[in-house]
Amino acid sequence: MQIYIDGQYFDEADAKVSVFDHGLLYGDGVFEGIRVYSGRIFKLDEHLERLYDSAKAILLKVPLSFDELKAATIEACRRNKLKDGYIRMLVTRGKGSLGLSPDSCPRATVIIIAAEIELYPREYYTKGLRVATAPTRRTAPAALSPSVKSLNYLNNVMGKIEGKLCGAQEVIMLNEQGYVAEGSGDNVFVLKKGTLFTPPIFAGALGGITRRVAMDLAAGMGIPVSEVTLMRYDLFVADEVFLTGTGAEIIPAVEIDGRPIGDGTPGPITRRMMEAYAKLTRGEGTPIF
Ligand code: PXG
Repeated sequence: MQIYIDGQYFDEADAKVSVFDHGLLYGDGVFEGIRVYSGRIFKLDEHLERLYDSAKAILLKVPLSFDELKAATIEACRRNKLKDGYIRMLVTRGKGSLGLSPDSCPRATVIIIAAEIELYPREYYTKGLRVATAPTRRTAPAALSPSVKSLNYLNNVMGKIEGKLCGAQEVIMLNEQGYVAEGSGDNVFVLKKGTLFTPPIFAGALGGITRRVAMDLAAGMGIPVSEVTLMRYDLFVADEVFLTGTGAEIIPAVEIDGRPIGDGTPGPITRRMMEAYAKLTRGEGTPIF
């Protein structure tokens, strides 16, 4: 595997950053996770736009123009002959001194890893996930906006660990008010009486690209979608629940905090959405070759 760091390519064993990089010292930086399907990069522009927005929000200057970063991303995939895989792109604050001020970091570090993807087990999709709500609340938007896809994922990691401690395969995190925010690395949708509901971004969710795609697919199927604040109760009494994310794609949840969702199996709308998403990912994207 050839990994891009600041304009150069390195073998995996030589792809290293400084221990003085503020991405490591403080989680100071931003990232994106992007999928490659059949030699095409899915929603590349959308991911790059979100990366630049995340960087702007934390006053981090990406040392490449949009077009330069886009070209570098495509080249990283080409060099690795990536047909189906996963791109992890990071922009860290760069190397500085031990103090937390970014003033000591003259230049951001850009890393592009274009790798094979470890998919979730097939049965997660056919049988659905057991999900638990996490005791740890999602980071408050007033503390650090969940719209910023930052390198500081400790809050999400805590959620993930707590879900596992409950015997669940994924976790749903609530915000400080107790309303549903999102999964540890995915957005949440609830189907009730034929309408899809998903929490608004201000409830503490990332503006997921898969979330947007799911909303558009639903609209195309004539399924109404509404952004409303949701409570745990809404998950308990839902007809169907699914999660959306670049890694997970669209994945059914069939149990929440010990209660079966609907009849405890992936529902028909969720399955239709999964099929439509699979069709879309294989039919569009920025060509690598
Ligand atoms: N919420 C959070 C906190 C995320 O990190 C999503 C929602 C879904 O967003 P997208 O744009 O992907 O639909 C994410 C995305 C990983 C990984 O390696 C995590 C994400 C994406 C890709 C890989 O765990 N999170």
